[in-house]
Amino acid sequence: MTAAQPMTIERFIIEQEQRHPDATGALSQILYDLAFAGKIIAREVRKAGLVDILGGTGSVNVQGELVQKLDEYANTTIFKAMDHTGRLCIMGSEEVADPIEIPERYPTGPYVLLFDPLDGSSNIDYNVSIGTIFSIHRKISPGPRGDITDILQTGNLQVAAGYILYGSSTMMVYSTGNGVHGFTLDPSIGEFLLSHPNIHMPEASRYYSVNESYYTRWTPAIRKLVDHLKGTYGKPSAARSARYIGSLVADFHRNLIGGGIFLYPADVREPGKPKAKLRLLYEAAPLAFLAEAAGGRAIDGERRILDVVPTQLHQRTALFVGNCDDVALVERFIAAER
Ligand code: AHM
Ligand code: MG
Repeated sequence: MTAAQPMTIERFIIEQEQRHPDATGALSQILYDLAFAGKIIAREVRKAGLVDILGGTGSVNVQGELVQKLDEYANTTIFKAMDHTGRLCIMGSEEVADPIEIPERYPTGPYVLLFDPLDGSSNIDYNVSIGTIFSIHRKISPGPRGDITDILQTGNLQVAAGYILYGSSTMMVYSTGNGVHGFTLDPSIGEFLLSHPNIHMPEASRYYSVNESYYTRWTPAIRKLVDHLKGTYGKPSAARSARYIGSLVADFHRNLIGGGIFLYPADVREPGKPKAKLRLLYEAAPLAFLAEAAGGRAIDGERRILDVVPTQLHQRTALFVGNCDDVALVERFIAAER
């Protein structure tokens, strides 16, 4: 048996770009730079338990070097991989309160990058999967450098989105709207190789993923929905397996490949003031973009995530993302309560 010809992420990105004769190559380079940053972050994640990198910022590791927390390290790594390239006009990160301007000494470019450098950070100390999430938009502001209008764009205007999952292997999954493709890092050669071309969410839903300890914080409709997914409300045969890692990328990835739904409903304990946790621009919107490109859906309970008009960089949202039938089920339970 002959092995299949391996396809590196670089070659794949270039071949995709060649399908668009008017492409400048800037988007391809951003994707490739993200893959490069992901390799550096993956290397650091793999060493986490060895070099005492989990100490707080400003602490000193066993080699006497100043260490950073992994999430700050990931943030700096992505920023430094991108700031000087002349392909971006502005960035936004979960780790940074304000939009991140491109330093004056560097040229700017036609794209906007929003990212969560290391999501699921509560899992870092326990050797559980974590991930980087990214979202790319076109620059829409008139000036030479980007501004907040570039950042506050609806998700349906994304030109690309994806994530890097630091799991039992490191994977990069992305879409430019034309299919969702997954690449697994071969650490022996330091290359991401195409392992999951054209990912489609399976029609059948196997899993539901939610932090059920928040049950008493949800609306009656969401409680009934989760009871239904457990098989304790309605048909027991509707029951799915529960899987909750507490790392959005890992939970999403499992459902993307295996079929299922991820839920992070709003906390409605305070009347008239629902509170959500996940961030719209660099968590929910990019995963919604991927879900739709893979044949799934994503809503906030009322609207399609990709139609939500953002007003703040760190805006939060409820999120229901997964198989189309499952998201329709969410809508039915919510509508029945109205
Ligand atoms: P973070 O950005 O502080 O890491 O929080 C986001 C994470 C997601 O990865 C995950 O889906 C969720 O928070 C888990 O939250 P909880 O611990 O409330 O279940
Ligand atoms: Mg996060």
